[in-house]
Amino acid sequence: MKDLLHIVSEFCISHKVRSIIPLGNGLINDTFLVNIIEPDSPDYVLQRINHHVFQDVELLQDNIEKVTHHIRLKLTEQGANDIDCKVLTLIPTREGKTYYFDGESYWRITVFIPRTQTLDVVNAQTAESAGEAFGRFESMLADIPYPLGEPIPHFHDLEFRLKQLDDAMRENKAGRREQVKDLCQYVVETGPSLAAANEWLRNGLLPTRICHCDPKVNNVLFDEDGKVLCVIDLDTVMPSYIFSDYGDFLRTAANFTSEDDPDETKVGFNMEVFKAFTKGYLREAKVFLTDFEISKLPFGASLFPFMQSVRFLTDYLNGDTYYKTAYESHNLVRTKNQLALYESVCRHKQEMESFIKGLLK
Ligand code: GN1
Ligand code: MG
Repeated sequence: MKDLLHIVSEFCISHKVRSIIPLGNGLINDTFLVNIIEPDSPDYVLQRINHHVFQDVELLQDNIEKVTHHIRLKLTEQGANDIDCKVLTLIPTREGKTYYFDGESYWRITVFIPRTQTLDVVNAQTAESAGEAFGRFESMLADIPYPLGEPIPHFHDLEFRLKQLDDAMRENKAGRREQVKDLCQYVVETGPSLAAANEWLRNGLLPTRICHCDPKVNNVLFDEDGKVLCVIDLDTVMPSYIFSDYGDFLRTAANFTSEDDPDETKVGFNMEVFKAFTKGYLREAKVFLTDFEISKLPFGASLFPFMQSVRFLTDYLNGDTYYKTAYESHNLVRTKNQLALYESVCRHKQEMESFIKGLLK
């Protein structure tokens, strides 16, 4: 606590700290609640940023600063109430930066938003709210006037991920290539049709958008009554294509089972979650999406399980160096699970397309 108190004292907080305790169960950053004695002061969230995953903290914090500033401006223009519950407030350091480097770790502080909850699974109602939250987030950022950087370069770039797979196959670091020969062949043959998205970006059919890029349901903040407030965890916010949030949310939330269930018969695309999420998402996002982007949303839903299978398979070939694994074939199990999901999504393409057309009528 003494060391953490010292960190807090580097930020512009004049109130007295009662306690600093761990908060939440994030896997990437370390998070603490800074409880303040004075009742008229908010509490704070202190985070140590994982600079092994996020190597350019300056760029990442600069992104978050621009994004939260722009959203605050939008909410103010709209005359929104409770703005401090709908966008994060960054506390500057005494030197006027939004992070503090103690010689070893990077730290940041935001205002704690009280009386809120996050969810780990969705039903139709919460999926619709989550759709609304991501749609509104992107919509508010559609006209952000400052350029943002990529905290993880090529994060959702399928051509790049296929290239990484190709390298992994050639290098065969873990000696597992022979075992997954057929899977690799399937992925390598299927990849180019999905890399169409890269082509659409290059030829201008797809605009670059500011996306959240880690659109898990537990990154949506709800109030105590279950009303959606905003999206949180802004570390991966970056320029990308529109499929990043739409497709990756459905990849995690609309699978009937978890991404590492070894029983592929349980894997499948949950159309109820798809419909609810899409309804909430388009309600907010249709004002800025182009007709082409909307027409390709079902494609986006198929792209993400496929891209994730490429990433898992690559890590399997490399000897499990990126994703945490609990057993030897964990990444292989995940690969097959995500390919099964990809195939299930593909089987629902027409149904998805007619649902979206119906929504827009
Ligand atoms: C990683 O660790 P987690 O769940 O936040 C990964 C995502 C993947 C996901 C697959 C920075 O996210 O892109 O979709 O695993 N995040 C990073 O489970 O690589
Ligand atoms: Mg989170």
